[in-house]
Order: sequence, then structure tokens, then C-alpha cells
Amino acid sequence: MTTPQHNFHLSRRGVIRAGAMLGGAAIIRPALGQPEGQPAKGTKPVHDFKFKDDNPSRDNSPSPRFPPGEPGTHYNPVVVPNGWTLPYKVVDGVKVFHLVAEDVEHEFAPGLVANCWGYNGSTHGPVIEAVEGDRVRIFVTNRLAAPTTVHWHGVLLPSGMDGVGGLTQRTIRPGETFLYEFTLRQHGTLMYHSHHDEMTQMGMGMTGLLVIHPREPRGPRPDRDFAIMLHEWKIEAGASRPDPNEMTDFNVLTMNAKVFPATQPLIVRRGDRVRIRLGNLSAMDHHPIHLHGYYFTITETDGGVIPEAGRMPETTVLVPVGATRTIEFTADNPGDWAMHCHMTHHVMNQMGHGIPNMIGVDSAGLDERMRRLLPAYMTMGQTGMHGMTEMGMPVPPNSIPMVGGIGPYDEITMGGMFTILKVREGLADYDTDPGWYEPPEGTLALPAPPGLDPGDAPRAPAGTRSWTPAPLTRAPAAVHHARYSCPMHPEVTSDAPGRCPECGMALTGSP
Ligand SMILES: [Cu+2]
Repeated sequence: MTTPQHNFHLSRRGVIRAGAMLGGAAIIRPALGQPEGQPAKGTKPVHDFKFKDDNPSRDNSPSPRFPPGEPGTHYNPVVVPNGWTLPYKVVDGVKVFHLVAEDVEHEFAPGLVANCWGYNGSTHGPVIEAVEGDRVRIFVTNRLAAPTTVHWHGVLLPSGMDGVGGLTQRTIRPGETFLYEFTLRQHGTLMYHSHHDEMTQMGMGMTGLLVIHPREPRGPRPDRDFAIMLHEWKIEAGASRPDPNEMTDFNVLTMNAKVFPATQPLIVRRGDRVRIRLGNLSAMDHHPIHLHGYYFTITETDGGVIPEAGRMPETTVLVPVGATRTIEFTADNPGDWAMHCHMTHHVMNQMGHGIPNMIGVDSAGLDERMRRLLPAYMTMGQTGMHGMTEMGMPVPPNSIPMVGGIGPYDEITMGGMFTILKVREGLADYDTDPGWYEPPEGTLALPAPPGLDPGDAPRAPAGTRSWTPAPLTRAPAAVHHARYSCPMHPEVTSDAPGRCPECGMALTGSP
């Protein structure tokens, strides 16, 4: 390949040309969910499903194809916390997937269940995982009451496979099954989502990750390769559906559609090479995801691999709406490490938003007087939001407390877009939660022992909190009257044409 694009790794070695491999096998019968009865008025009849392998790579070379990549041989499958990966079948050398768009009853955390939209019984949809050079055939059945499409975000494919309702295809009507087929020319972390009535359908959860592994990895594969989709929802306390019309006030912020403490921790062995793929299909918010205990490198975007010369060490990665970011690091520091969105409202759950500011309020007497009117009244938030996890405060039906849960030492005052990276020595397996980290003696912050109090802490020196500008040494020039000034000495001005006494240049201006 002559392309300079670093994310294209396909070589001629092992390439199977589409024609040689497929022969006539690309013709398949429209057996899966073919709509019964007449096609909708004004729509063309279903074609014969004979797709050409005409997806050009960047350098317009003929379509390189490989046999289907296999897990274990060509890649280590991704780990999807709280989620799953869509199984496929290989038919005539093509990987065949089947997505079903449908209503999904989804639990965001114990206590909060909502009727969302998703794929194959989950929201978000399952991760689709494949290998660069694979030919993929994806059936999409629509079991929603509304028409839909699926767009393959970031995938280099023929225009007619791009899934944009109205623009590149007619929509998939309720009950219909459509077929998308293309060859994967790239590797990376990409996404799929509805591209019809986008605000409603993505807002209801119709998104998923699409991971394409490189055919020829340039370095050692990661030991743990996590895939996480970020999203935001508006679910009024007690409501049974997300409100996709919300523009600003999102109150359920999720990783793989879960809020902490329901987010499954990322469990790794000390020394593991870790990759975390983050996608964001929130409606309105970018998410700066911060990892404690490490610095990492942002290695990829949904546009491909970042050249090594362009990488920087980071502790926070901003994942914009409609983008993916991939970070990598070696897990050499054992512990329980928070990984969360650094937008502080994005680590609060439903009830933490839009309440009156009570910080500093002395509520003595107020509660008593209020209880004469409202027997259950209790002022809250006078010193902030802590205490909200454990006070056993009744919450409205179908809602969750505003913050997370009880940690090993205290309450954890974060919910929402928050999870924990658990790095351990000598883990038996990755599937068992190793519990809370026990720090070696001498490595835990504790109350200062008596007698070690350092005494008065330094105070801010006088003058650091206010600033007095230096007094003027002369009267300000009457520039507002002058019509002429020196281009080199702006303080030299005049109401009449002339020359600058400093430098002799003609004053500029207009009569
Ligand atoms: Cu955020």
C-alpha cells in the first residue's frame, strides 16, 4: 500500500480478492425477516442482494480482503463492562451479524428502570467486533414502531451503505430487515447508531461501539482491552421513559448505560498492558474522563492511530460528542483507582441537580416550623451533598440517590459517570471482583497522630488577594479628541496635520 495513512495496515500478503473468494456467494436469499406483503407505496422493490466489493481504500487500490479474522488468533476480544459483544456466523467467508432494533427495558442502577430503545435486548447495543480486511454483512431488523436506519460512524465504506435516512437510503420501516455489507479497510474504535430522527433515537439509546482490530498489530496486544460508551439521559424521577427532547438538563450520566455504583469495575493484573476505548454519543456534552493513579497516552481517535510524534502523556482525555478516544498504559500501580468524568455534574445522579442552594444555611428552627405543614420535611445540603448516600432518605419511586454509595472508608460522593480501575497483584481471574484494595502499611492517609500537628499553617500573605493598579504618572492623553496621530508613537496626537516631534513621521488621520 502506498497510502501514508498510518491506520492502514493491510499488505498484499494473504490478500484474497473479493471475486476469487466470493464467486457467486455474495448472492444470498432474503430469508431473514423479509417483510411480507407489498412494499410501501413509492418504494423500489427489494433488490437481489448482490453487493459489489467496490469500497475503495484511501489510495484507490483494488479491494484488499482477508479471510475472516479469528479471536485468539488475530485479536484478543474486547472486554465490555456491563455489556456484551455480538456473536457472528461466517457464511462463505463473510462475517454475518444481525442487529434487531427494539424496545428495551433497561436498569441504569438498582432502583431506576426505564423503557429505552436499543438493539438485541440491550441498550446500548452490543459491541460489534471484527478485524481489518474482514468482509461484514449486517442484517438490521426493525422491531420498533418507528422507521430507523443504522449509520456506521467513522467506517470507510461505499456511500450507499452509510445509513443516513433519506440521504443514502430509504428508512427501514417497522417489520423490515435491511442488509448492509462492506469490507473493513481500517482498524480502530468506531461506532454505530441510528441516523433517522437522530435526537429521539440516539437519545433513547440506539448506539453501540464497533471495534475493528488491526490485521497486523505493530506491537504487543493489550492484556485487557476495555470498550465503554458514554451517554447522557434525562429521566425525571418516577418517569418510565428517557426524555429525548431535553437540551441541557441531563440527570443520568452513564458508562455503558450504567451509573455508579452499578458500573462494573475494570479488573486488571498488575503489569497488564491496558487499553480503554471510549466513545461518546451523548446528545450535548463532551466528557473529560480522568483516570487516577496513572498517566496514559491517547493512542487513537476514530480517525485512526495517532502518530507517535503527536502523542502526549495525559491524565484526562476529552471525549467529544460524536468521537472516540483510545488510551493505553501499563497497570504498574496497584490500587483502587477512580475513573470518572471530571464535569462534576456528570458524577451526580437524578436528584442532585437543580435543587435550591442551601450551603451555609442555618436550618435550626426551620425544619420544625416546616414540619407543621409538611411532616416529612428535612432541609438538606447545608454543607453540601455528602450524607445523601446513607441518610436513608426516601427517594421518589423509580429513582436513585443523587450520589454513589458506601466505600470501604466512607460514602463515595460520586454517582453517574464513574467507575473503578482495580489493579491487583496475583489475581486468580478477571471475572471475580477482588473487593476493596488494602493498602500496604504506611501508605494510607489517616488522622495526624497527636503531637505531630505542625501548628499554625501559613496564611496567604497580605496583598495576594487584592490588586491595586499602579498610580498614573501623568494625565491620560486626550486621544478621544484628536484626529491625527503618529503611527510609531500613538501617544502623540493632534487635531491638525503635522509631524511627530519624536520621530518626524507624518501624523496619520483624516481632516
Ligand atoms: Cu461528562
